[in-house]
Amino acid sequence: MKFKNIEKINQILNDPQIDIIYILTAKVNEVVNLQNITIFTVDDGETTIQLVKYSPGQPAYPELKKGYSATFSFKKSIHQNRVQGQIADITEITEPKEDSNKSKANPIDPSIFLSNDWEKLNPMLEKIATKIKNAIETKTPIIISHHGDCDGYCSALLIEKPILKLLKERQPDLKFINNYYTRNASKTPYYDIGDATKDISSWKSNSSRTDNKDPLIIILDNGSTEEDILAIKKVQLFGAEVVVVDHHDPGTLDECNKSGVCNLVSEHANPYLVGLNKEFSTSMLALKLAHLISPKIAHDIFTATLGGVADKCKGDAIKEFIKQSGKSKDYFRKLGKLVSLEIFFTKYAYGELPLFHLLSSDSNKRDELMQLSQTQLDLWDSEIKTMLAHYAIDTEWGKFAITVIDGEKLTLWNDYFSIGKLTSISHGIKEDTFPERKQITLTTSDSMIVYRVNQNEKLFDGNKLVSFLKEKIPHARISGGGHDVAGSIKFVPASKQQVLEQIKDFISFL
Ligand SMILES: [Mn+2]
Repeated sequence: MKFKNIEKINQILNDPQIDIIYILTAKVNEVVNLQNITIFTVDDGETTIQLVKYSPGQPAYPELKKGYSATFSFKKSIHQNRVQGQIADITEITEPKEDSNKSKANPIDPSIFLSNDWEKLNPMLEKIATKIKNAIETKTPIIISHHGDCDGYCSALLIEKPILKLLKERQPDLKFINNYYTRNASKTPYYDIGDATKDISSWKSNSSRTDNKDPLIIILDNGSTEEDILAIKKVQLFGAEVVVVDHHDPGTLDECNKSGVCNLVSEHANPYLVGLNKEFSTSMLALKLAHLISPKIAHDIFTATLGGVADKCKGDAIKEFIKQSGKSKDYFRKLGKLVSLEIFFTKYAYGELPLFHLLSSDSNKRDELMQLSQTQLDLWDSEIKTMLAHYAIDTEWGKFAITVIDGEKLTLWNDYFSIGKLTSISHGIKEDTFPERKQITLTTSDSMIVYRVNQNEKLFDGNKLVSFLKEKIPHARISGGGHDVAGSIKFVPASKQQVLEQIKDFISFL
């Protein structure tokens, strides 16, 4: 009988030699004791193999446990068309070292991530990268839940690539990869209780079939505000661990610079936590995070830049991204609009989407796809402008020029041009035509008003308007807000007339 030392399991698989005893040092992923045999699933870092020991009535090598390493001597055999090993001996059993399960986040690529800002962001992202790598290592399923807008999709695609790559390495049985990775888009600009419910049901029904662990949920471009808390608590109640990467304002911070969400989830990366705000989109953070998860693959700076421009980032970082991406800011602006339209077309479709061709630099269809959509968008744009010129009502309240749009009568069924879109298009036209004017645009529907004010407006504050309305009309179920200069207010339809009158009063006295 000959002996052969090997380092990798793959060396056995295609080895034509027979009657050999292989000697392999590897980690034990799993131990299963059946009536007459013990099965060790061992792992060389790339592949796994089952090694079995005949041991009637009792477990073989009970001192060798999951997570331990050992040196195995075994003969190759075939069982149900799969290569396995018949154990001759096991020596050098070692306990897992402290933290040996934890993979460390990878070092940073110096070219684009070198600045003071990145230095502040890195520690948060490194912790999340480590969490993700540990999840892959320990076969913990990963669910990405991302905001369903341009930045959110860009972020998810950037993170998905290294996760799938590492998963495929660890989990060569590709048929089952969906047991370990899911991606869901969230329609609302926060992690909604409905998103949470959908996620819980999908992993619970999955784990009852597969015996999987409870998942790690990565919330991207959502997750950091008060509105997210209920949904996060719900998935945690059912066993999920949650990490958040977001760039929205997380609200008041405590004396340790922690937000409400920080104190709830395992890790929360957010520029606001380190004194930054408009400089970074989630997609830009995602590029760095993807690089930390796997520095070996080519990460798409194009995708990261697109999300940053779409979310109107300002500062040196986005300038550097645009420069390195090789396209202009205008190009990304135009593409961002087409991406919004494509997301509208995508609805609930999954799998290989035309949308992805718009988001990544290596698609050979992107330019043609852009042309197709641009033709459609240009036609609709001119229709909308003609419509607004005809139907929108201009007036004056106090110091402000006001445009009121009747959203109920000026939208089609299932229209891309929602009342929010109409508001921003109309407001943009007024700003371009009368740059000096103090302009407020209001689009009404039966139970909602969308508002938009000039970017640097100091007098008007949407959140104050909401408090004012709540006080004046307590029976109207007023809710809403958003940014100071853009947002929406909800109310019950019966109160619409009164709400409009109070808004007029509020603005007239500013
Ligand atoms: Mn965003």
